[in-house]
Amino acid sequence: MRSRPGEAQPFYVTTPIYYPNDVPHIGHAYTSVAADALARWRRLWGDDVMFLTGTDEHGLKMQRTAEAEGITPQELVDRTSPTFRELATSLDITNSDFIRTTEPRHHAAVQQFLQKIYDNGYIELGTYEGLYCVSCEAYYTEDELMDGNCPIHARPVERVTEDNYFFQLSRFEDRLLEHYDARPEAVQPETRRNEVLGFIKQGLRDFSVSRTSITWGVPLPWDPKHVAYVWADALFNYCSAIGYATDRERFDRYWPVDYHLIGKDILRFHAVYWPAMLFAADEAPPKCVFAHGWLQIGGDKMSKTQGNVIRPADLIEEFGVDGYRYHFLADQRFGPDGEFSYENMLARYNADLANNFGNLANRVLNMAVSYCEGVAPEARAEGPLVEASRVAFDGVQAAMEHLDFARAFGAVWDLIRAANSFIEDQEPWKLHKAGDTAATAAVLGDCLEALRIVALLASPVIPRAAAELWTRLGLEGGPEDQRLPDAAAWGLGPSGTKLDKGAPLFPRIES
Ligand code: ME8
Repeated sequence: MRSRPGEAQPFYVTTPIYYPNDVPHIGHAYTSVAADALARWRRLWGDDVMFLTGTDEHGLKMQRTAEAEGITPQELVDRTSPTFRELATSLDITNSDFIRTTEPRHHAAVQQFLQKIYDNGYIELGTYEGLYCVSCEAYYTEDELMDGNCPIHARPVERVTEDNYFFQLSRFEDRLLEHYDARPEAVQPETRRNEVLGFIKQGLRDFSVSRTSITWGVPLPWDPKHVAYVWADALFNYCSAIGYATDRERFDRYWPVDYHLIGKDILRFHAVYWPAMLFAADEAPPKCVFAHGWLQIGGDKMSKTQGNVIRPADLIEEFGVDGYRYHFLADQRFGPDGEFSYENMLARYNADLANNFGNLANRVLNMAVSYCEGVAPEARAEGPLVEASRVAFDGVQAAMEHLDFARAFGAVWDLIRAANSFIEDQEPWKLHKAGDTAATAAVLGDCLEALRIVALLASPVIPRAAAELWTRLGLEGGPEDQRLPDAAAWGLGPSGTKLDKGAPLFPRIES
């Protein structure tokens, strides 16, 4: 059951659940920060947001990593999963839940789900012989390999022969094509949709959903000698966390998911296997799978397997949480591949946050504190910043519909630039010197109100600075307590509030 009239609209967004076979890097943080900005944005609209992230703890990769360390897989994941939880906390990620696939609630859901697909006649026993990449936890055909290696990890694959249960993916070709035809928005961006359609049209092959060669996984309820294949287990996390096995009413409230945010490396699993398995279990497919590109370093995908990872903690220490979030959201297009460059991050931090944004806030607050006795003058009902604020709000809204965080932030930036040039034009310091109190107050009142709108619209990306600015403007609560669209209307404050100039919001970094 979705919402009733007048009730908050449910909105469900997920990140992939990450393999905790090593500590997290900026690639993992990338998807989580994006999902967080989206979750915060939807909360501003009053939605009842369910935001899920977590760790994917079964499979051969985890078992082998544990063996290499001489510990059990359970010991390994109990040690490493918390580092992913800590990563989320360190980036102010507001996830509602954190699921681990080793939890009983997940086991129960996987078993119930697979049993349903089995009972519906879409799983049968067979023998598999194929080429397996342990890093991907996926099979490849000869022609998918690059120079005989896995096309993603550039590492050798293994020949594997096993008795497996197979999911009859081949029976879902038409259903998937019909689904994507009826819902073009269900895979984004467009290039990824075309990739998915191309893959389905080539013809789908059944895939194995169980293993007998390992024991580290969820046993199949009808044949416990087999454990669920790690992907058949992992994908269900999205359902287990919202009560698939325990609370059908809650499940029906949030399912189908609004957005699965993923990297393009796991597109097929999410946009082909997953909806087909959901169809087979009589459940609805995701409303949208959005696959972003890779963060690269020197043209290579950054990954644990490639050994070229950058730790988020180092960058957070230098740039702060907001500086970090700003770079990965506003400085990189969400969709295409992006190259990480420290120099670029530093340059944009100083130019955009320290200079443009920080200066506007500091100048306006400083002048208002000294020229207006620390009390915010009222914004005028009309003036150049009224239209600029409206355009900024419309721009953010339109861009967020397409998860275009960079364009959304660009729209906020236009408002900041408009306010900065308004100050240059009006020269309130001269007005003040000339004793024109009314004109000084008018200009600063407009700028303070523009700053309130900037704080509101920027809050999903730079929540700390936005909240700090809100407080300095003397406003009650924080940006996250506001409700759109009303809160974006011009003239709601901070008239008559006590201002606080404070220290620079984004001190320049010289390194
Ligand atoms: O694939 N650039 O886990 P994983 C951008 N457990 N994003 C990146 C990235 C990079 N260089 N590296 C990682 C798995 N990511 C499975 C998922 S879901 C049911 C199971 C991000 O630890 C991106 O979101 O390999 C990618 O899809 C995910 O981390 C893969 O994380």
